[in-house]
Amino acid sequence: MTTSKSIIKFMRLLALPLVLAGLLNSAHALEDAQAAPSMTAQEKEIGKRIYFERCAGCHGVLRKGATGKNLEPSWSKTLPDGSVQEGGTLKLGTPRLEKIIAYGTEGGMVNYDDILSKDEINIMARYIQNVPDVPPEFSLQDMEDSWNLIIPVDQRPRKQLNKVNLKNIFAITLRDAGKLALVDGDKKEIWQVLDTGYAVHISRLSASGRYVYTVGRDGLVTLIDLWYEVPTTVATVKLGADARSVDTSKFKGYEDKYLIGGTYWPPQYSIMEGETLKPLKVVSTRGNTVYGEYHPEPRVASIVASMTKPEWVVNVKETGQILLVDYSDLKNLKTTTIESAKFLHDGGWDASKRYFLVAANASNKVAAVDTKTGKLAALVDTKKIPHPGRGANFVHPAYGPVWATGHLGDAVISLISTPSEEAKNAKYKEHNWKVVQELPMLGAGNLFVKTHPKSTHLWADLPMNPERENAESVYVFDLKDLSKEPVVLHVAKDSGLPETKALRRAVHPEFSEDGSEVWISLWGGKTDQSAIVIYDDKTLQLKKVISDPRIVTPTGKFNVWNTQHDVY
Ligand code: DHE
Repeated sequence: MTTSKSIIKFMRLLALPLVLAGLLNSAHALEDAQAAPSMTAQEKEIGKRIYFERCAGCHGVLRKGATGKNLEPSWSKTLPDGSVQEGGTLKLGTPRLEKIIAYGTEGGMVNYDDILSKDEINIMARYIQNVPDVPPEFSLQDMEDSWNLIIPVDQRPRKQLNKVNLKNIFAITLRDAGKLALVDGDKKEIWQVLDTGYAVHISRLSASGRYVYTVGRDGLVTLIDLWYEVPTTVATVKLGADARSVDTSKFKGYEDKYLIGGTYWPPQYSIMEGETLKPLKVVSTRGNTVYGEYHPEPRVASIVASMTKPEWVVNVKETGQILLVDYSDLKNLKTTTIESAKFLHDGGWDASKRYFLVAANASNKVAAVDTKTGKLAALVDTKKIPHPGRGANFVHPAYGPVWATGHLGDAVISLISTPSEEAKNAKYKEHNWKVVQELPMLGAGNLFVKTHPKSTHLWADLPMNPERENAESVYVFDLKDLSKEPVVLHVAKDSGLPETKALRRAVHPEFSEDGSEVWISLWGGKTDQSAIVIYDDKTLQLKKVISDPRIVTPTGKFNVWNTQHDVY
C-alpha cells in the first residue's frame, strides 16, 4: 500500500480533513469582496459542531491552517519576490467546496462522502465561506467557575481501602463512550468504569501513584482517587474548549503538589493544585514561531514532568518552541524557551530520563531537549511524520542505547542513538543523535511502539494502515536479532470476535507492571464489540481477551506503574 493512502486513512479517522499540504500561511484576512452564503442559526450550529469535531485538529480553530490549508473566507500573503497571492474559500464557492469535501483532493484532502450526509456537506461548504467562529477565551475565573471539588482532601481515605494491586491497574480510554475503564491487571477484570467527558485523550499518574488524571478533547480534567473501595472521582475542572495533555509535578518535594494541563483552544497552559485541581495560573502560548512570525493559535501538544528539576517540558505545536516551565515559584514563573522545529506533537524520555525526545511531525524531525542544561541537544532528521507515542528505549546490539519511534507517513521504525553516561557505552558516542537503523514495517500508519526493561521485544502497531490485515495486527521485533522479520499477531482474529464492517484497529501496546504481558486495544466501531487482547510477552501466545460489553472503542491504555515511572 502507498504511504499517501495510509496517511489519508489516518487523517480521516482522526477527522482531520487536509493533510500535509499547506503549512501555515502568514496570511491575513482581506475585506470580503463577495458576500458569504447565508445560513440559518440551526445550520450554523451544525457547521460549528462538525468543524470542531472533524476539521479544527488540522486547520486550527481560526482556520489559519496548520498541517491543513488556510480555510479563511479570503486571505492574502506577500511572497518572497514581493508579489501578493490571494485566496480563500469565497473564491472557491459552494459547488467546488462541496466537491472537495465530498471527494477529497490530490493534495491530501480526504473524502467525506461516506462520513457526512449530502446536507451536511452543503452546510460545511457554506460554513467555511463565513467568517470563522472564534470560541471564547478561557480565563482563570472560567476555570474557577467550572471547578468541582467533589471530595475535599481531608474527607478522603487516609490509607488504601481496597486490596487491589494498584501498580498493575490499567486506565483505559473508552473514547466514544466518554468513559474510562479501570481494569485490574492481575485479575484481568474491569474494576470500575467512570464518566470522564468527551473522548479522553490521555491518563497520567500522580507521582505517588494514588491519583489518575484524565484529560478529554472537551478540555475536562478528571481526578480519580484509587484508594477508595472502588476508584472514585474526587474533582473535575475545565481547562478550555479542547485539550490533549496533562502531567503532574514529579520532582522530589513536589510530589502530587501541582498539575499542569495544555489546551488546543485557547492556546495556553494552566497550573492547578494536584490533589484538588484548584486553578492557580493560566499562561498563554501565543507568540512567534521559530521563524519569527506571530502565530495566534499555537496549541499545547505533549507535556512531561522532569524528575531532574522542578520543571515541566511543554511542547508548543505551531511555534516549534519547547518551554521548560519552572514550577518552584509560580508567582515569579521562570520559563526557558527552546527553539526546535514546527509542529511538535508527542514524545518520551530516553533511558536516562535526561533527554526528552519529541516529534516535530510535519517537519519530519525529532527534537531532543537536554533537561539538565535546559538546551536543545539535537534536531534529528527522520522519515516522514514520526509518531512515537512515548517511544521505546532499549540497548541495540551494535549501537548501544537507542530510542525508537514509528512513523505515520513511512513504513519504518527509526532507532535514534541516545547518549549515556555509563563508561561501557562511551564507544557509542559517535552515533549519538543519529538514526542508526530503520526497521522495515509492512506499511505506513504506525502510531505507537513499546518495550519494557524486562522484555526482549519491540511491539509496534499499524492502526492507520489502509489494509485491514495490517491495521488489525501488531508486529513484534526480536531485540536480540533485529535482522529478523517481525512476528505478526493478528489481534482481531485472536480476539475471536466476529468480523465487522468497520476496521477493528489494533492500537497502543502497553506492558503490565512486571513486563510479562502486553495489552492491545482492539478499537472497533462505536456500536461494535471491541476488546482488550492480552499476550504473553515471552511466548507471544494469547493469554486473555476482555470483551465485556462496557469495552466501547478502547484506545489508550495506561498501566499505573509504567506511566508513573515513565517505563517504555
Ligand atoms: Fe493523540 C497522545 C494529539 C489523535 C491516541 N495525542 C497524544 C499527545 C498529543 C496528541 C498532543 C501527547 C500528549 C502528552 O503526552 O502529553 N492525537 C492528538 C491530535 O491532535 C490528534 C492527531 C487529532 C485529534 O483531534 O485529537 C490525535 N490520538 C489520536 C487518535 O485518534 C488516537 C489514536 C485515539 C484516541 O483516543 O483519540 C489517539 N494520543 C493517543 C494516545 C496517546 C496520545 C493513546 C498517549 C500515548 C502514550 O502512550 O502516552
